[in-house]
Amino acid sequence: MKIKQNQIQDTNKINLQSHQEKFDFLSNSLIKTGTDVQSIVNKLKDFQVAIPSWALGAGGTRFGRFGFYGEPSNLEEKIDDIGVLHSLTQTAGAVSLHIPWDIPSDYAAIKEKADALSIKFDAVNSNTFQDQKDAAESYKYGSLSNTSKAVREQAIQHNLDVIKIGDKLGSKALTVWLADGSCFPGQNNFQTAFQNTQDSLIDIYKGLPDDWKMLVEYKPYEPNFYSTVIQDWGASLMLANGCGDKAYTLVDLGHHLPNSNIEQIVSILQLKGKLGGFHFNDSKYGDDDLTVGSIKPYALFLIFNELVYGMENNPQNPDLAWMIDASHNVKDPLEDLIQSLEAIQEAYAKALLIDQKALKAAQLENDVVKCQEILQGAYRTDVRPLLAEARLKAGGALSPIEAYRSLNVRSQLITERGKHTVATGL
Ligand code: PSV
Ligand code: MN
Ligand code: MN
Repeated sequence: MKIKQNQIQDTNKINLQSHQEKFDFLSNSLIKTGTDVQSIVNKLKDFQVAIPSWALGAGGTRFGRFGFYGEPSNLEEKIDDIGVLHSLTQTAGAVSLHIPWDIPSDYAAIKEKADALSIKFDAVNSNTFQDQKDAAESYKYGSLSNTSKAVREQAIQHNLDVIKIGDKLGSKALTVWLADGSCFPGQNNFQTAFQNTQDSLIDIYKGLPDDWKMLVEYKPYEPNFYSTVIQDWGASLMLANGCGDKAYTLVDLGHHLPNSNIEQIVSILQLKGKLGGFHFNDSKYGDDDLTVGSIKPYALFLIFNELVYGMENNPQNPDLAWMIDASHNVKDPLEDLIQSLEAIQEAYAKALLIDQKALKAAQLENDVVKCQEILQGAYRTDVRPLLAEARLKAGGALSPIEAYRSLNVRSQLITERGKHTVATGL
């Protein structure tokens, strides 16, 4: 399934005039306040978010999984799905692979397919939270932190293999997320587990090509419910620092205890030049992996405010690896991802609207009310015409969900692939 340019243009025709009116109205009023609308539209056009290879099928919970017809059953089909997302949104120009779920069978062919759809290979993810068939050792009691040297060595070797796979595809980063931890007090020695993890990460780091980064992801709990070895940004940062300059912290929105001030975390990590990657999703309770912006859009905007500030003021921090890390049990996965991409762009656009000079001045005067007015003034602006304009300029759909539905993408996928396909992944 491939969406053609003329199909998108046809669907755009219906909304073109009303888009033009809305865009003109918004850009005229923004220009009057001194906003450089064109530069915002260009930034939105350039902003690309990786789609994880495991988000294209229906997700599940430990209570069950409800399949979604026409799911991709191999990597080729997953890339095709990302091609659909990218052609409609022009924002999904990258894929993040999970190994071993998505080992390419033919590297040249998969690269060619991705190239043809303008999709890059972003960070590769290792998996030491599941036992693989025929593996000599089990990760039941941890991987990089395990008390057994043989288990740690197997997990280290897996990460080195993942780097090799990513290297063949043009990836430049390895993301390490560990499930390691303990379920009960006394089960683990915290210090031994942490030190083993540090030593294992250093061994992996030694195998990292010069132009690669290592991204260390943290998460407070689950699947272990008493302790997690890399539980928070502090643990991640210590481990990254213990490895070297090419190791960074990765922030996943869902990996915080309720009410954590995530915007402050990303801000300080950027100040220290140590924020390497970012996983988008939303949550009400824990690592819910819900559609981005579906629960706490204002929090997302505040996070983007800091990210934008960091991107403009912290040259010591590298470009970030952006990825959606969501999973869905009740929606069409592609529609869900389109909604997430839109929410990300919306928060980014609103953050770009913030008058940074005025904010700084109000902060210096301790004018708390004005500071809030400036932030909320940007947040309350309906920026959707800016997003639509960016998509239009890039050859995408004015309204991606509408186009996805009117082009009957899902039913075509079902016709091509059949009903009862299951995507590899969690
Ligand atoms: C598990 O919590 C998780 O969702 C992490 O966020 C990782 O990024 C992802 O799985 C893939 O390993
Ligand atoms: Mn994640
Ligand atoms: Mn997660």
